[in-house]
Amino acid sequence: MSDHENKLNVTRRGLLGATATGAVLAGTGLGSTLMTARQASAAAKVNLEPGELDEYYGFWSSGQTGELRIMGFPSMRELMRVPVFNRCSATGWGQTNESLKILTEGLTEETKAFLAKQGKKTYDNGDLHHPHMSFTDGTYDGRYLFMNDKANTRVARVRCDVMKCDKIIEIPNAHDIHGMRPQKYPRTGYVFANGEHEGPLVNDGTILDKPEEYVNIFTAIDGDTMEIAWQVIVSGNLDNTDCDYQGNYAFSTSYNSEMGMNLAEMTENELDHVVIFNLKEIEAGIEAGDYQELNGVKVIDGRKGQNKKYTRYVPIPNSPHGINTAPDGKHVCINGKLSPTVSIMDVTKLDALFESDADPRSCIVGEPQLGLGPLHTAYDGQGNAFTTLFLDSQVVKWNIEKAIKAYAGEDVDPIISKVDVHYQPGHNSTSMGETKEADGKWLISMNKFSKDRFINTGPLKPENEQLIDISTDEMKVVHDGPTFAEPHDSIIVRRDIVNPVNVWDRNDPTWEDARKQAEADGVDLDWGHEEVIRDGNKVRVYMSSVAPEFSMEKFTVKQGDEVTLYVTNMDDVDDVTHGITISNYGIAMEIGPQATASVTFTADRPGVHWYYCQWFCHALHMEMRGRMFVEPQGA
Ligand code: CUK
Ligand code: CUA
Repeated sequence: MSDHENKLNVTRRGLLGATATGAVLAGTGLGSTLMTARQASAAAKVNLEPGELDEYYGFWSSGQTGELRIMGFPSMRELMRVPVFNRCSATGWGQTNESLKILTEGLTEETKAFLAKQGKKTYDNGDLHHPHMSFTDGTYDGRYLFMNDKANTRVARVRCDVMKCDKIIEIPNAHDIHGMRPQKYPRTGYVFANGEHEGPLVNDGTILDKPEEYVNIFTAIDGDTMEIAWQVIVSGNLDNTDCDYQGNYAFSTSYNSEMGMNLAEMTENELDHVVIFNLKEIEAGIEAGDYQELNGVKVIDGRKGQNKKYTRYVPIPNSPHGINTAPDGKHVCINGKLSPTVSIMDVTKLDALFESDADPRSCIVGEPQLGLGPLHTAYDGQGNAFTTLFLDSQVVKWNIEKAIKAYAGEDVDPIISKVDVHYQPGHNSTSMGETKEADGKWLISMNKFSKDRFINTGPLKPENEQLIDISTDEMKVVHDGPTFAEPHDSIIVRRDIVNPVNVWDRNDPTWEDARKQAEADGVDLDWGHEEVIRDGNKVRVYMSSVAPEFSMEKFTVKQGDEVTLYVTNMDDVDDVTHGITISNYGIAMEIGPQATASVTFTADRPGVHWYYCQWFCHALHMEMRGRMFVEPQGA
């Protein structure tokens, strides 16, 4: 058992007395109730017949795998993997010139220099926790997906028209981006990103073991340009973040208000906090020049005691984790993690915090005790909330209004029901649940452990994502979905909102550099081209592909040449993707219909090397191959 689990278990014992209600309810075994007819029909919808289409897209993170995954929902069929922070063998992501441009252009000069010394152009790993779609007027608009990289302090964007990553930026000054959300209103707009881990503001080695000089940084990114709009220095660390439906405030949880450097110190206080960011005041502060410029970014000081109107700190029990704005546009749930409570914040009371010296807790209008280890909350759009209980291995359904009444002294129980999940849930998501169009049909519980739920895969087990029908008060688990490391978070989006194309546009900006180079070389990329252009020891090879042939059956280069290979897929048929793999050169890339892709390598290995199409495209796909001749040096 890790120290972390140990600590949580100790805490659980300590809390048991305080959560008698939760403990009693936990034992009622609601999960074993017989399936109702309504639920039987829901289950039938899950098991789609061959050829039937899903009602929703699921966009799944993959944690330390570093990619985005696209699911059919509710069937839970994995449809696609979109490489983002990882290196992908199938698509050539991290190897093609087009992907390397995206992976490198947003890095700081300092990072590029550091990586060059490691013999790398970019990082090979990432830790993708939070995928969220761009919003317009409080609901998803189908333009972009944004996601964070906790491992290497980056934020990425995926275009929803082609479902490929088009931008990755490193966030300067911050350390290790965790919580991340797009602005909901009027549109995205800003993408808010939390630096989770503490460090010196200028992290050049001058300050090392002096935690009293460490800070954390909140960042607002312009989601259209993917440039940093501004940053705010805060007190305490930053974990998860969300924002309101009015476009006025963003808010982040802090589990380490102590600024502790070890477990005991980080969990010392009974109360940590949520930081409220006043967007209008911050914009005005930037306008008025009340910032310092650091690594090209305007940084505002929003620490406690600054007495300015940029931030407020609302005390919250105890090491709060997830923060989720309800579709009612008014309430925000802050999940207590080490406290059995969820704190309900009313955004209509936030103006008062900034206008007067009101008690910061005056925006808290409810604090129901729900069970042990509340981590994240999702919504059905009908006034109910669904909170994961990590330690209890349950999801609890509860009513927001009743919780507010109970807090005001009325004798009402906000808890509606609990369901056992298997095991230890982190995030949960409801269909359209983080938008004002939450539809109350489905809940996914993303569980960290699967233990005995599947046949054994050895010491490393899959996680388990459970599909729960929430159309009635009694929640019913209707499907187990094993999954590889480690989907933290997901969104479930109505399929009419997402409309990707089938074939690339020849003028897509993705291969703009290839287009320019071809023009300079007098090659028409839009026509079946086959050219070898020599430029000193640089050789550019242009070929096209139409199933089942490459336009060149062979080409010749010299040992030591720096070869750039451009391949255009001239097929304009749905689903006819080609690829090119060069044997024993470690080269492989995907070329979608009407796309151009390129890769650069040094032809250091003389001899005959076959290149072949690795994407099954035709009855004669095996024959879709050709030879690269590499003449030995001095020949
Ligand atoms: S965090 Cu993983 S369970 Cu990164 Cu959203 Cu809460
Ligand atoms: Cu082209 Cu296989």
